[in-house]
Parts: sequence; structure tokens; C-alpha cells
Amino acid sequence: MSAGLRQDKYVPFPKERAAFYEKMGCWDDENHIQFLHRLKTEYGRKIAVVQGKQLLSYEALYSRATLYAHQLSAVGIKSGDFVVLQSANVSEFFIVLFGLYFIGARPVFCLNGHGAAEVEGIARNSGAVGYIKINTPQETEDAQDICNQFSRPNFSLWFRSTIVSDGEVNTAAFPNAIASATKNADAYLDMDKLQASAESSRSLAFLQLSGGTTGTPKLIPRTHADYLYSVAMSAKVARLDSHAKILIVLPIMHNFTMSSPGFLGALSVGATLVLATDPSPGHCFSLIEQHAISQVSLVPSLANLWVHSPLLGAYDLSSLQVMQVGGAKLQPELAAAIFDRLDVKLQQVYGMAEGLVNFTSLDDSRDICVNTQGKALSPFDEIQIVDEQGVPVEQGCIGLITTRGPYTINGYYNATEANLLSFTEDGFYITGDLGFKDEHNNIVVTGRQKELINRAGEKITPSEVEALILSHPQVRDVTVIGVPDKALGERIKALVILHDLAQPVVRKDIVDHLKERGIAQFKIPDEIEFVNDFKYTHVGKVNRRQLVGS
Ligand code: AMP
Ligand code: DBH
Repeated sequence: MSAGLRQDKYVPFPKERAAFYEKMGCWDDENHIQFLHRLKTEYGRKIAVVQGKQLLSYEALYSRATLYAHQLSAVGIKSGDFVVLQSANVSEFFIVLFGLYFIGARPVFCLNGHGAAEVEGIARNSGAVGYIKINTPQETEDAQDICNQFSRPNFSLWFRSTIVSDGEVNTAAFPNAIASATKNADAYLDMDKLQASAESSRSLAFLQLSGGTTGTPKLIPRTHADYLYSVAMSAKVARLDSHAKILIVLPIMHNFTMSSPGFLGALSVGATLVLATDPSPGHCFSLIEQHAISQVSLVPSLANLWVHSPLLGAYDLSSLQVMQVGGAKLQPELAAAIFDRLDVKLQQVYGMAEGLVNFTSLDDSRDICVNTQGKALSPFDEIQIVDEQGVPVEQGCIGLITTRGPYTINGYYNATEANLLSFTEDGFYITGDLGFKDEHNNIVVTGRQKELINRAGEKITPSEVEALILSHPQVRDVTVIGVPDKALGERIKALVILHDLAQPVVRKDIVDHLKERGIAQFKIPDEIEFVNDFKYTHVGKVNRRQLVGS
């Protein structure tokens, strides 16, 4: 393990399990740069990234990343340094990302929606030396503006850089201040030298963020080899090949967008990425038509927006073959609508930046794709569903999902205390998710442990009530939460978005609908509020905690 990683901050794979994964051939010797070098050699002038009118080939991506690496090196960023990276969905991101990898620096991914408090916390926890913010021309807040809002300004984030995407015009010219860099940049183009100085693929590549909705997100340390293993396996289950055209809609720094199969999965097979700058159906449908997009990944709330969009008939979406949906529970009702209204194959993805990723197979029956979250990527993923005492429950019974495997972390970075709560003694990550394995060993996620509603001692799983409310023909979307209640402890509240406000639906209609479906009396919402929208996290998942607080 290179460059200043202390055992009290970074928990590596335990020796015995590491030896097992090595023996099973899970981990390749390629780091992210050797990965890019191979792709450049294989796919050369093929287009890797499309943004607006401009195109970036595999070759151009590689050479621009080397030039940018030289700039980073010239300002003093060194191998092993952590650098916070925050970016809009623009092509400069790829150049900066691989530029950092070229010099062995470690990006700390920060979602574009994160504000100064989060950036500060993330930078402090990781001990980052730099902060690079990549903006669209429309974004006005630069890296320095963010740093100016820090509560304790004088810490070691000495490199602050804002890159503004040239947008539609000239992004592919980035980095443009290359005059002085060009001479020495040749060194970076020399693969022999590069390999000699390259980080081992077993070393820490970057820090991802956990999806916590309050406070500073926890830092997730991933190695080159474990991550690229999950990428390769994801590309396989998504059946990506070099003809694939992938629309990138979700924030580019999110783990789903990066790896499941995400942009790395697409690049790994020589496919072409098309970047959407906003997730609206209008913009995305026109990109699908224009570029003959074959696959796209969405969170359920966005899938809902697309499925019910009045623009659906206005574009030719016939090229779209597969839609991956993940990040939050996809209700079967919406899953079925994705098949029927979009005429695509739905692939559910249940994953986490901590590691474990599950997919339904493209060969699975419609029933399995609609009702389950599929199977783990690797035959070496171990998933144990346990009760509150940590004892495995019987197949088919709901319990807490715990996991360990060749690409799941063994501890958060610099978080000794949190690790005691999040990992079992035998190294299983406690996901906090509830679910069960069906008779074919497919995982079905029923919710999060913290979302369970405790109404006068009765436990209610929000997703069960949500699924029933969603089957009301007038309901477009619903979120069920528990809100504090003096008499009951918690009462059940349903927030409901209707298809058509002109056709009034009242609480009684929903309650009658639930009663007709034979739901237990104590599961019927005490309160129903009709709303126009929910609150969302930075990646577009419904933010339940914020809804409870509202
Ligand atoms: P994050 O911490 O942002 O990496 O989010 C990971 C969490 O998102 C998981 O632990 C689940 O709670 C949730 N999640 C991701 N995908 C799904 C899915 N397909 N179904 C249900 N929950 C999901
Ligand atoms: O929600 C997630 O974090 C997620 C969802 C699907 C994820 O990290 C992934 C796939 O890899």
C-alpha cells in the first residue's frame, strides 16, 4: 500500500479473504490508467464521449488526460494526494479524472449538489490537498466561492481550481494552458515509464461517498482492482459492447453512474457515452432520438417522470433497448409501466457505493424483473440476511441485508467509530437495508431499517403501503413516511402525487382503495397529503428524512 495510508484510517481486505479473491482471479493487475491505455490502444479514434456538438475520442481522452496530469504535477500534486473533485456532467470531467489517476492522485468524489459544508467536511475527513470544481457555463459559484464559506478556512486545501466547461463549443481543447507543459508531457505518454511509476492495482484508487442525507457523508475507499472488477462484471450483465450508446443522465460522480455499468462499464467495451446536461424528458428524449441511444440508467423518481411524460409520443425512442433502474426501491407498478410504455427491457440494479451490486438478468422473466432486484454480480459475494441478533433468517423471511465480497469495503475511511457499527466481527458490511431472498435466490429489497414505521408498536414497511396506493389509477407517485405522534409514537403519512389535479381525489378514495385490497387496518395512513413533488437527494432519490422534517 503506497503513500502514507495509515492502518487506522484505511481498513484493507483481511489477508485470508484477499488471498482467496486473488486465487479466484477476481482482481486484475490493471489500474485505472492501464485500463485507459488499453482502451486507447483498442479503440483509438472511436468516439468515447459526446457532449453537445463536440466529440472526444479514446485517443484524445488519453492524450488530454496526460497533458492535464502534467499540469497537476507542475502545481505540486503528488502521488497519493487526495483531491476533492466535483463536476457537472461535462466531458472535461473525464480528462480531469484520468489526469488525477495518471499521477497517482486519489480523487474524492463529491456530488455536484453538495454545498460548502459538505465539501469542507469531506475535504477535512480525507485530508485532501486540492479541490477541483468543474462547472457548466451557467454555474456561477466557483471553487474559491465554496472555500470562502468554510467554517474554518485555514486548512490544507491549498490547490483550488475551477474549470468551466466550454460546453457546446470547444471542450475537447481542454486543457488549453499546455504550452509550457507539452515538452515534459511526453514522459507521460511513455507507457513503459508510466507502468514503472504506476500505482499497484491493489492500492487505494479513490474515495466515494456514502449516500447519507444529513451531515458529512462517510468516505468509501475503493481499490483500482476491486472497482474495475465490479465494472467488468456489470458491463457483462448489462451486455454492453462497442456498439452501445449510453446516455448519462444521473450525476456523473455517483457510484451508480460510474460503475453499474455506468460510464466505466461503457468505456471498458469501447462504447460511446452521450452526456445529458439535465435529466428532463424533453432534453433526454431528443438526445435518445438524435444519437440512437441504446441504454440509460435512472433512479425511480426520474423513471416515473419519463414514463408519464406527455412528450413520450413526440420522439422516436425505438433505439432504446435497456433501462437500468436503481438507487431506491422501484415499485412493481412503475416497473411494469417501464416495460409497457417505454417498450424497453428493464434491468433493476440494487447497489451501494460501499460495494455489493445486484442486477436482474436480461434473460430473467418479466415477473422477476418487475418484482425483484436480482442477484449479486460476483459468485464470491456473500449475502447474509439476518435478524436483530445477527442470526441468519430462513429463506423468504425479511431481515437485515449484510454482505462481504471481493469488491465490498471492509471499513469506511478514517471512521473507526462508525466502522464498529457498520461492520460485523466477521467482516460483513451491515447495509441497513431490509429484504429477503426469493425461492430463486433473487434479492427483494423491502426498505431501509430506519424507514420502518413504528405505529403504537405495530411495524409498517412503507414500500408495502406505497405499492398499494400506487395501484390507484389516479396516483402517479407516493411516499409513505412515519411522522412523530404524541399518542401513537409515529403515525403513517402518505404524500401523494396525482396524475391529474383536475380530477379530485380525496383521502376517502385512497382509503377505500386500500380497504378493497384487504390491507390491515393499522397500515392505513392516518394522514394523506396531496403534493406536487417530493424532496430529493442530490442524485434524485426521494429524501424521506427531509419529508419527515417538513
Ligand atoms: P448509497 O449510500 O448512495 O450508495 O446508496 C445505497 C443505498 O441505496 C442502498 O443501501 C439502498 O438502501 C438503496 N438502493 C440502491 N439501489 C436500490 C434498489 N434497486 N432498490 C432499493 N434500494 C436501493
Ligand atoms: O444507490 C446506489 O448507491 C447505487 C445504486 C445502484 C449504487 O451505488 C450502484 C448501483 O452501484
